[in-house]
Amino acid sequence: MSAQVTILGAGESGEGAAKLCHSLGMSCRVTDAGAVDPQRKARLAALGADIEEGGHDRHALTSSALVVKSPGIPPSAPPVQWAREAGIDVMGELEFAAQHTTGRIAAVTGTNGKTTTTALLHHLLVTGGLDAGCAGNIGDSFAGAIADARQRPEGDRAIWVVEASSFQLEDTTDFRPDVALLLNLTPDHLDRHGNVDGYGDAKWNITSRQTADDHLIVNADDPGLRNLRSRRTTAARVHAFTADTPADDGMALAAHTLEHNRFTYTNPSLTMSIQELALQGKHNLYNSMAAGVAARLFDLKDADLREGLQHFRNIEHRLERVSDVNDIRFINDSKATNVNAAWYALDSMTRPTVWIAGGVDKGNDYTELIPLVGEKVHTLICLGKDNAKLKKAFGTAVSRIFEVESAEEAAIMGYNLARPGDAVLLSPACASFDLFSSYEERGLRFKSGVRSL
Ligand code: UMA
Repeated sequence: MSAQVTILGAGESGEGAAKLCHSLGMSCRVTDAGAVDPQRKARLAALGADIEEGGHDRHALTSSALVVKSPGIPPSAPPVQWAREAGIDVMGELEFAAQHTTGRIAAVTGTNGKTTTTALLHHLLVTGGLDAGCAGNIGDSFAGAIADARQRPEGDRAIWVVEASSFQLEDTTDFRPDVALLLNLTPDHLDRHGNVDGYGDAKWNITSRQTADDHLIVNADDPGLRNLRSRRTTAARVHAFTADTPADDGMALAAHTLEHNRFTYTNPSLTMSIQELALQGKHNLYNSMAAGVAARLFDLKDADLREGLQHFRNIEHRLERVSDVNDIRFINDSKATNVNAAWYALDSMTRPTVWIAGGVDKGNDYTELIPLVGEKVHTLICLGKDNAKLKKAFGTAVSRIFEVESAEEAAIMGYNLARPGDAVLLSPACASFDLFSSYEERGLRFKSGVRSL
């Protein structure tokens, strides 16, 4: 008998979808173009899922009622086309998950800061005693997290804070979060979305089906978002935040008054000093504003909001200070998989810098980094299989360029090339998949290199 649901991809997302099928009493078949990790295979088998590896069987796929796809598989992939040609519903795992939760959803997207903002908003809601879960692109699949929550005596979560990538949003047709957070937009994933407009359109799906009962929180200062908003509309109630101009026009629900180093949430008013925030730096001010506006929409009390913003501990691999060795500071920003994220990291450097960059280039344009690199970086260590583009882009901005193929080696080389008072920054501007299984593995290996010094 054919399975009700075919799940395309046996990674984190596919396993989560299988868990949710199991929890809902639906039979499923998980199919992967490559080999399936043995431990994952055992877990899938325990759920009663059929498993296919090393390719996708068209007949089996088109015999199911629904195809749930993993975000890394592009819509142009043959199995997705087969399903569409056969008239079978194809939905992304995020959409599938959202259809099976009773919780309210706060979804966070943007090019940068979405993982930090997701984790921060979750932290704020939990600080306020709310029953909030956290899932999506941040790590645990949304479907898997819902399946786990359904096993609790109290059942599903009251609120889900979901990090949504452009890949996940591209796959949605009905996804409609109660609160959407759109942080910023700079070019990324152009190899998948074709151009910035395609990428922006995918992101806009976070709000495109929202109604007047829903909320869109948006950065009013971001040029990419201003452009996107000028060509797309939303029915949601829009809450803008700004760090450039005070909220005199009554539009912004959070604003930063630069002269006083304070920022204010409006309606009702709550003012905080920037020094109070656990997350420092301008981009983090935006993240704190956005998360705070969202938390207030979930009726978080001001005292809890203040407490939560003061005591949040940022996530691993995002401008993470590893340690100082002989006054050389090591910073792990492995999560910076695009140019804009690396720009923020370089911009925040206050010491002469040895910069470790490289990996899988996603159609990057390094031009905007060149002045910053010229100003801050004295040595570039390329950590990738093919570094030709990186070497060409920064050949004149940096006096010394080296190449390595291991993150441990990059840390040790960084130490040898740095002087006391310098920083060694891993902020790759590229994806990790040429040499590592994930950005987490890249960051962990870098940290293990630092610890060996
Ligand atoms: N595969 C096929 N057929 C194909 C192509 C791929 O079967 O034609 C298989 C691969 O062999 C592999 C599986 O699909 O086994 C991988 O699926 P996936 O790439 O969607 O990865 P998952 O492990 O399911 O993880 C995904 C997200 N990955 C991507 O979007 C690439 C994770 O985001 C996310 O944390 C996870 O779901 C849970 O929601 C990672 C990511 O890199 C962190 N995201 C990008 C980013 O942040 O820039 C978007």
